[in-house]
Amino acid sequence: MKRPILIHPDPRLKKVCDPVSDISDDLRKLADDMLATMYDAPGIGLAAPQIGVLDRLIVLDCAKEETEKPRPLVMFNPEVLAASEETNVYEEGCLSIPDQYAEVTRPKVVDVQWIDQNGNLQTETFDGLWATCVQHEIDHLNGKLFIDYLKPLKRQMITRKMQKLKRERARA
Ligand code: K2U
Ligand code: ZN
Repeated sequence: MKRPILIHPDPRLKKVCDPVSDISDDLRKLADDMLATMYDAPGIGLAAPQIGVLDRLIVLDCAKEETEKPRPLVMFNPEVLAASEETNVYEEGCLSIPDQYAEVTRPKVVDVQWIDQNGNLQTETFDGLWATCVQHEIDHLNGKLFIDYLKPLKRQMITRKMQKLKRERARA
């Protein structure tokens, strides 16, 4: 079922998450809840710390609904094995930093290895939006947000807007 998404600033979003040791039914259920939460947002990725779980688990589905069929991916302990020199710039957002967007430069192509929900080791090369998204999600597992790539003044502006949003939500 859908889980509440933590909003920046929140100390749990800055933590380095713990590797998953065994793929339990509870973790598989958590992954399903994360996919439901992601699709509902809507988003194309979600990391466990965004719903307050400090484990190394991310979900993503960057398939463009109009042209491709959905391709939900569940990744335990995802790692970037290699990244291209060539970079891409994408205007990123984040479900934990609603309605704020900024350009982030990242490697264009990445080789990612992970354990899937059946406990099998997977390795795949991602490019385009999939590459941007999987790097954005793995950053979350290391306590890094897309605003950490911005100049300090811009980052502070966004953080202040989120603090105001959280005050307003608390009053509602
Ligand atoms: O981690 C998250 O907060 C989910 C992001 C992932 C993402 C951000 C920037 C670029 C690619 C992926 C959300 O999906 S933000 C919503 C969104 C939707 C479509 C395209 C880009 C961002
Ligand atoms: Zn995010």
